[in-house]
Amino acid sequence: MSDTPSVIGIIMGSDSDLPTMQAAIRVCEDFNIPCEVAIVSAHRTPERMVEYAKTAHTRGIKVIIAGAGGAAHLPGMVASLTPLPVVGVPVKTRSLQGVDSLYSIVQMPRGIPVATVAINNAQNAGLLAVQILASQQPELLDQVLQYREMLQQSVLEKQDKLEQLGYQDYLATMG
Ligand code: RP5
Repeated sequence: MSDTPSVIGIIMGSDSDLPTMQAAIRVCEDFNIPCEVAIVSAHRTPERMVEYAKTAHTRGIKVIIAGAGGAAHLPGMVASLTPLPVVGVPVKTRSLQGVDSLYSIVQMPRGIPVATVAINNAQNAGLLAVQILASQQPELLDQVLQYREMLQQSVLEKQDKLEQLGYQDYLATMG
C-alpha cells in the first residue's frame, strides 16, 4: 500500500474472511485509492472494534467496508459507532451458505443503515465505496465511467464471439 493516508477502511471479523475480502482490496488498488486493511472482530475484540469505528473518520477514512460471516455483527455495530457510510459484506459460511451472514447484516434498524452487498461480493463493496468517493471527485468519477465502458465492451466482445462460434463451440471454450 502507498504512504498516502487511507480513505477506505476494509475490516473483517477474521483472517478467514480475507480470501473473500481481497476483492475489495483489489478494487481500491485498481482505482489507486489508498486503503487500510484490518482484522476487527465484534465478538473477539469488541473494544478494538469500538476504538476503530469511533476514530476512523478522525483519521481521514471516508468509507468503511466491513465483512463478516455467521453472527455477522461487525458491519452493524461499526455503523452504530461511526458517522461514515458502512458497506457490509456477508461472508459465505459452511453451515448456512452465508444466508445467516446476509440476514445479520442487512436487517438493520431504522436510523443506522448498512449498505449490504450480495453474499461474498466484496468486489461490489469496493466499487460502491469508490463510487461514494467519486461523487465528490470528478477525476474518480471519470475512472468509474471508464470502468463501466470496459464492462460494456467485454459483454459486446462475448456477443461477437458467440455469433462467430455458435453456442456449442462457445461452451467448449468455457471449459
Ligand atoms: C466471524 O466468524 C468472522 O467474520 C468469520 O466469517 C467467522 C468465522 O471466523 P473464524 O472462526 O474462521 O475465525 O466472526
